[in-house]
Amino acid sequence: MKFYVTTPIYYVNDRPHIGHVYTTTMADIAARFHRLCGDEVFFLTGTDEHAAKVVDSAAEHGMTPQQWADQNAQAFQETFAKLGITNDDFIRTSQPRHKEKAQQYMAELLKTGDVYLGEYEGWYDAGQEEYLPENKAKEYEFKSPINGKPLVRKREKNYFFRLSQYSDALLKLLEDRPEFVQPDVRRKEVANRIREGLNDIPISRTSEHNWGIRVPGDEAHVIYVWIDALFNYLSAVDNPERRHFWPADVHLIAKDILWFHAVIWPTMLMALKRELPRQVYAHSFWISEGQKMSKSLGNFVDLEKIDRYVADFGLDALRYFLARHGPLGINDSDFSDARFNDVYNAELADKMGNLVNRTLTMIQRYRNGVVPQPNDEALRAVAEKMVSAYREGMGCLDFVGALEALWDFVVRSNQYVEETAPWKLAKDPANTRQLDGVLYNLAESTRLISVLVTPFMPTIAQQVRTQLGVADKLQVFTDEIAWGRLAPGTKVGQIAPLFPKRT
Ligand code: ME8
Repeated sequence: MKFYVTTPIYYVNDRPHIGHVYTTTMADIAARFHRLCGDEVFFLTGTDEHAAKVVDSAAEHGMTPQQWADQNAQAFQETFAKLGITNDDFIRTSQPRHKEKAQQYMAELLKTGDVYLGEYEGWYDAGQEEYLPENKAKEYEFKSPINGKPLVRKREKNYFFRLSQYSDALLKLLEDRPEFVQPDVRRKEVANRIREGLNDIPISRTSEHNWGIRVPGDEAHVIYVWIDALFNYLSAVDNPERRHFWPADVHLIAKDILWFHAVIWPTMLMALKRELPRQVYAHSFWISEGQKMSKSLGNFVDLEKIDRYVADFGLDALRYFLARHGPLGINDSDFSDARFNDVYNAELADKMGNLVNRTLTMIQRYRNGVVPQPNDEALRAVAEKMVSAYREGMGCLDFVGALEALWDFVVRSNQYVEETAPWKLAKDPANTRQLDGVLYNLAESTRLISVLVTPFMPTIAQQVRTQLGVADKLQVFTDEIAWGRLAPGTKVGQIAPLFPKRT
């Protein structure tokens, strides 16, 4: 099977922060999971460069928009590389390969009959490059719901897309294919807003500056940055080698840009007669130490802070924290020092680290470092139940659910150590077979956990496998998750703590 996952393409008016890192890391986890399952994966991220605010911030920094975009696009690329993100491509909307395709799609749109030249007046949110409908503008007291700055009354001559004609098609889409927009709550919000009525939308801007992709055949206009940006998902794979990846399996985004992805993008594709993506998944927001992150508060969890977490706790601990405690569902989530510390100590060091460490140490101590013969299958049923919950979660981007199931199993395995008390069994040779069985079960739990944490904590997973003596590359996922795969006689490697305690 093929699996095509995307992140938003990020604005290059500034450097990346935890929000960008989060969505990209979640997409990375999905990509790694599907690769593990043997799927042919295409994982795309990139940068959205033709925004007016890029022109403004470039000017503030005494650079051309292209220079400024180059510098920040590079910061995104370096950040993702440093964080071990396994994207297969990085698209920039200022690249010729994208521009050519965007112009081609625009030319196609102009021919559909769904586009006309008209005049538009409305409330414009400059930060978001977005017009708000009258009722929304009023509701937000004529201020941007995102950055609080006053909305601007603007009038423009533009090419318009007849979005108003697509209400029924969209409502039908959301009803026939509920998985198209997830989580459910978000789908319902989108459907309600569609029912309030759809206005035609501008898809071009008359350029005040030269920064943008020209509308083919009408040099006075550039393609509206949002339309230009949405095209990236298609332009990146619109070539003979990659065409089979379309439609995308999931566009992973946050709730701030759901409307563009759940309403505007599918109607563009309908007009272009292209297949629709399978799913748009909109997660919620990180806040920081209990407060919304904003420029004015200067409280972004920024690159410096991210680097510090990686240095202090390790990249995998950060990935775990993001996946397990992040805003994947419908609730915002708080990124705080105290919370991170607690999670590191309670979940990583005390639960997983402890299980792996005591298991290997006991095999070392009581069996000379050699995994003994199995005797009973005391943990098999729990393991199998956990694996199925894990797979269900991973299949629908419920990473929290998958990790919860996995960590319940870690806890259960630790309990099993207490219940069977190997240190007591070891005192009497009459218990040899029983002790063998207990140690085998624990070693097998450890192996299974190492397989299943791989998409989340690839380095830690490999460390566990090396310590257990099974460091070779993971094979077929469905075989790896079968209970009892660990060969008795496996020689345990050098043991070292996975998550050194932090105070
Ligand atoms: O909107 N918590 O780019 P952008 C979680 N270029 N995720 C967050 C976040 C937070 N506090 N803040 C940002 C754009 N994000 C457009 C997209 S797509 C065709 C064009 C993440 O740089 C989240 O994924 O403002 C959000 O949707 C995205 O960054 C917005 O990035």
